[in-house]
Amino acid sequence: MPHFRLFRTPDGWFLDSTAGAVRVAEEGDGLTARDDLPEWLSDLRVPGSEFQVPGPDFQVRSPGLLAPLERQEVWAAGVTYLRSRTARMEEARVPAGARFYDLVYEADRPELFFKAAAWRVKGPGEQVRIRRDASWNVPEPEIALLVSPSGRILGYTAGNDMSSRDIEGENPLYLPQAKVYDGSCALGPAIVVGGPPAPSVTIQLEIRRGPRAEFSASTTVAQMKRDFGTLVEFLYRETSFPEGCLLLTGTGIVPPDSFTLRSGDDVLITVDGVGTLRNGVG
Ligand code: DO4
Ligand code: MG
Repeated sequence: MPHFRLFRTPDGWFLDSTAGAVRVAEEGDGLTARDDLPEWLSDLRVPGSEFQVPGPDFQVRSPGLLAPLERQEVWAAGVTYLRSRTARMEEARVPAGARFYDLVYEADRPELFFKAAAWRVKGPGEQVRIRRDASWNVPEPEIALLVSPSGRILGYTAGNDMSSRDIEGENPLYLPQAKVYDGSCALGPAIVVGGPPAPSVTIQLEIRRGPRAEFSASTTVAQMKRDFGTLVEFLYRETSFPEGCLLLTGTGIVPPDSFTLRSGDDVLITVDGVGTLRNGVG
């Protein structure tokens, strides 16, 4: 199946194709998590001639794009890349805390945690936030899978799992406070539909401070220790998702320990095929 990109706007969902962008659903259809994806792709309804064909700098010209989900929960996997395991062990304030990350990296069962209700997720161009009671904060650039109610991986987008390293480092039991707060999750700008990303897909992070790129790095899906199917299988074992879900799959990029995000920074996360998710830091 060829890859297409789905965008969500206040006017509904749009699909880009060689013929231009077409509207495929009104807001509220819950279309993005249906299981019969190939069927609705051939059932495009309202041609949207007023809508610009997306290009490489689409997010700059499209301030109206919304986060590409409606009512789905957002979950996250952790410590799926060696870089994340190392960073977590370094930030842990006590050796016993560090050991948890080493153990989960090697274990069969992955780390999975609830990240955000749909209404708390920021879209392209919106501000993400750092906690006011945290002193060491980073963005986590991740692939987010769109998973159907039956557990089928329908597509993927770019995600930001904003995290407070000092809070999590103090005690792993503080993970929900380090990860779940207002402005801690962003998704977009589009969902690439047609299955999971290939191992060669690149994830890039750039953090801009004024005119300067303060930090930049990239990784690929191939660097991930776990496979997407196993993450979904564990998540769906005993938990149902009537409208599907979004699953962040872990970060392979962590800035050096000396780095912390500041209010006013710009976070740019680029995933091959998806485009760039850009959010200022509030
Ligand atoms: O255990 C902490 C979570 C790590 C995480 O979010 C990641 O690896 O992306
Ligand atoms: Mg993460």
